[in-house]
Amino acid sequence: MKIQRLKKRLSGDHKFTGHTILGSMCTEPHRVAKRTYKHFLSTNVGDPGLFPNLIELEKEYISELGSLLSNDDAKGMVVSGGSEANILALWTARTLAKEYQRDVIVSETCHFSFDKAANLLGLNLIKIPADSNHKIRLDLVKKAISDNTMALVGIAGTTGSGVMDPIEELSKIAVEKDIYLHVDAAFGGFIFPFIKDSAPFDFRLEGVKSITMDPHKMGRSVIQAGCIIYRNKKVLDAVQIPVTYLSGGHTKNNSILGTRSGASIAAAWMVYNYLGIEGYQKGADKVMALTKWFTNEIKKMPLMTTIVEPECNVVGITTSGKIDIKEILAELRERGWAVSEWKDYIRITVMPHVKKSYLKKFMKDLNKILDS
Ligand code: 0PR
Repeated sequence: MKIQRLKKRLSGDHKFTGHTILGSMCTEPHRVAKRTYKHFLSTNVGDPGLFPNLIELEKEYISELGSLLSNDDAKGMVVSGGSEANILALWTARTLAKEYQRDVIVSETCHFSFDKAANLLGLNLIKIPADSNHKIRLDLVKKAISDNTMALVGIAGTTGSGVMDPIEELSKIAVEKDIYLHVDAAFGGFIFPFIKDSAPFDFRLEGVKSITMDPHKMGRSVIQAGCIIYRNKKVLDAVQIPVTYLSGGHTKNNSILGTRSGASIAAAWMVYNYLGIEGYQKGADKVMALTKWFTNEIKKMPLMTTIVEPECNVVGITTSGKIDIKEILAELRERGWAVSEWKDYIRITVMPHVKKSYLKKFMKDLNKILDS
């Protein structure tokens, strides 16, 4: 079958290079990541003995991210995405906990990967209501803690509104009560370090044992790529399955997947080192300036408002009047907009592929819908 035929068959799908995707947490990968990925399609770090140099590259990348997260002892892995990283983190926490400790305390705003993790690992997920700023309520966290608590989870960049839970306070609680604290920075990990005056969420906080951060979201790399970063080797090694028969020799596997893409590692390493801290800073400044502009424009619209003040490049928009946001959403979808639907608002993610012209076009349509 000719590639042109296949391209034609798939041509109706949305593209990041088009103007319609305003509700995704992924983006068009950086050209350097795409180019690199192609060169290493057949590499599999699931058999590490065959690819010792790629394993070294992965260690170097994790170490670089560890430095970004203020921890020179950090260890971890490039995994398939945020879901796998969160499942791994809770598996690790379970391995380190006492047998009867199965409660995980997390905000009701958590990503559905925590429901999956709880289901798979036989955990009891205690979802704590969020306050009016969409952040976990600490008074209720304190009440929920018991002898059965296995882990606390803080979110740096919630899926719904991009805000950060009070992780500094969660860390204090985790240290005081000796509980594993995992931070889900799948989205925020590559943006909050570059936003001035953001609250700390990383290993500077003593209680933080692991962090999820995704190269395939704000990390500018290809799909699939997430990262699980542990505080140190001891936490990394909590989960390990010995494998004796591989052609590269004996190994200890600490991931969920067996076969694991080396191309994802190479692409993520390459784009991180190509852009450098300066490049990520520039990218963050750009999306944050656009986020600020968009937020102000939305607030200027008589019938629209934002749900909270954006803390990163995620903006929740809703109607301030009597108009039903669901009706607006349906009309936006009819006009081809790919936005994200929440209970009473629409989530816009100002990803690197989003241009001011797209947002202007979007608001023009929004105005037309509001006027009709
Ligand atoms: N943690 C947080 C805070 C997330 O927002 C997400 C996904 C995950 C974990 C899980 O990450 P993976 O999807 O990599 O396993 N957040 C997005 C969401 O569900 C994922 C997404 C990406 C959705 C692109 C749509 C899309 O077009 O909204």
